[in-house]
Amino acid sequence: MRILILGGDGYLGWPTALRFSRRGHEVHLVDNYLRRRLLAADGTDSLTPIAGDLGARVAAWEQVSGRRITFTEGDLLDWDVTRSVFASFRPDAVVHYGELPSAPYSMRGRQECVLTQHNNVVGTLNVLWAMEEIVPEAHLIKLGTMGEYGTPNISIEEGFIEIAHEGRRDLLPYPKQPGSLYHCSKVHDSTNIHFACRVWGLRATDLNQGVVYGISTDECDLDERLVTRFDYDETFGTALNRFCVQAVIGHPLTVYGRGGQTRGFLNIRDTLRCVELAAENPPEPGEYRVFNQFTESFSVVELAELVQRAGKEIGLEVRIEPIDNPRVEEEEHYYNAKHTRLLDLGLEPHLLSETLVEDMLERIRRYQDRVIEDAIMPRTRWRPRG
Ligand code: NAD
Ligand code: USQ
Repeated sequence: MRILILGGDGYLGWPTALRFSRRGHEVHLVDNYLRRRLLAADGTDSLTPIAGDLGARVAAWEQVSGRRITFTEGDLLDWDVTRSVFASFRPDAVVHYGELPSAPYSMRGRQECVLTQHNNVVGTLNVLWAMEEIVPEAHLIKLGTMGEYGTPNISIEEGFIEIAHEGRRDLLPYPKQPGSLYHCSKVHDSTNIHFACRVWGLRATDLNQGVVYGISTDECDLDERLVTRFDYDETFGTALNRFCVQAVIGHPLTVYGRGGQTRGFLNIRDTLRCVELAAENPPEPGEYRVFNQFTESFSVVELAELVQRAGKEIGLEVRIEPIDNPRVEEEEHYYNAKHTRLLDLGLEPHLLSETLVEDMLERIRRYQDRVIEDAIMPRTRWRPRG
């Protein structure tokens, strides 16, 4: 297959590219280094050292694997760039990771919020128009988020829910209550993608992904130069990745509020497999389908305690110190999200309990001298003047 990976320099995009390439697919990447630039502006950096720009990264991959990945350094918001990538590469599948993924960044202020929504919504619109014009048969695999649903007091279905109202029934998009203005951008994307499938006949899989953790993948582990980025700062680091870095350097684990916030989580290896399963099993033309992409649910306190126990196994004394929640979110709530569709396609999950020590804590220890401790404590509040 010809696979276009948008956001191919990112935490998930880079390992996805290597996996597809190793399996013999033709892979092209697009990235404008926005993530790198925003971290540099904050004075932080990935825990893992990145080998260089995309040119250096794909050169290292070619040396290690003998396989070639091509790339475009460009912005999806630039229509000429997006159009010409689609026209020259003519993908069979488009894996769209190329967005700003940070909830805290989107809540920092007006400018950051507008940048997030503009980048994500307009970038995805350009992708949809390019597909409509150039490759209407191609399959869009779009990374959405479990956070689109919020935390309703009923079970969360996979994208759609059957509703009975005044004696009539219909299968309708599941109600959305996103938890940040970033999560809102994903809801807007979902609406636009669903529309493009219904009206233009495009085909798409919206992967409503939970929080990803991990550094190791089969391909990234082949050579130090192939490692993916791994962030632990308050803005771009996610819960479990942050807790593991904190545990290794002896920083108390930053549980926000009462810590009963429950989310779906998955290992980075499973992200790659899910995307692959979606690509191997495309929907019909005109079909918009949604998979909830996570493997296990944990509350934040449960996560912290798991990290504490894993730390003990390797001699780390890990403290948990809840802090005032900078976010506005339910801290105790019902959470039962369905996630069977990827399992039905053959996903075999990696469980957190099996990967925490070796894949996470031991790996992080190798880079612990690079940690910028000042980047850890949260500063962004959901109510700026609250
Ligand atoms: P990331 O920031 O590491 O990767 C995104 C990449 O896209 C970055 O390299 C960035 O430079 C690039 N990009 C952003 N805007 C662009 C634009 N306009 N043009 C070209 N390139 C652009 O993030 P990630 O953690 O790899 O997440 C990838 C996707 O998965 C995102 O859409 C995110 O919302 C989604 N997601 C991530 C997680 C997670 O826990 N990491 C969970 C659920 C969903
Ligand atoms: N949390 C803590 N302590 C921390 C960091 C986070 O208690 O140090 C809590 C948060 O308050 C929240 C939960 O952990 O309740 C998850 O926070 P997170 O920062 O790990 O995840 P989130 O902001 O939701 O965003 C991340 C990714 C985003 C993706 C989303 C999937 O950055 O791209 O869309 O996970 S989901 O959460 O399912 O919506």
